[in-house]
Amino acid sequence: MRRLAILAIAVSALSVAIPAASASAAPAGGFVEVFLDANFSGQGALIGDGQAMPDFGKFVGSTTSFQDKVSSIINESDHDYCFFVDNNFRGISLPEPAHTREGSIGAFNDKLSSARIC
Ligand SMILES: [Ca+2]
Repeated sequence: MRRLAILAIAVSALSVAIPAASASAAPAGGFVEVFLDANFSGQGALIGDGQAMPDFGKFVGSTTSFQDKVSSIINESDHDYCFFVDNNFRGISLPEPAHTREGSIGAFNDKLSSARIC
């Protein structure tokens, strides 16, 4: 019983340590996903909630490069994300607010190369 109580304290300390986007932030567990084709079709690749992805050519666990190939985006995270035309968050960027999705990204189609919170 004592061991359970200690575990519960450790878990609550962990959740406090995670920075919240705002006072009203929903629980963690969101995601960002980019797709090779429009309307969330074709192969997808995930970016963890709050994480940055400096090189779309190197998604962990994917043998497919997403460099200059992304055509639609889901931001189902609590953070506003920016998608850049160059690696390492350089060049012009496409903003994607928290909890939005773009089935078509217009002039940015097949041009994006990195993403992070903005
Ligand atoms: Ca594409």
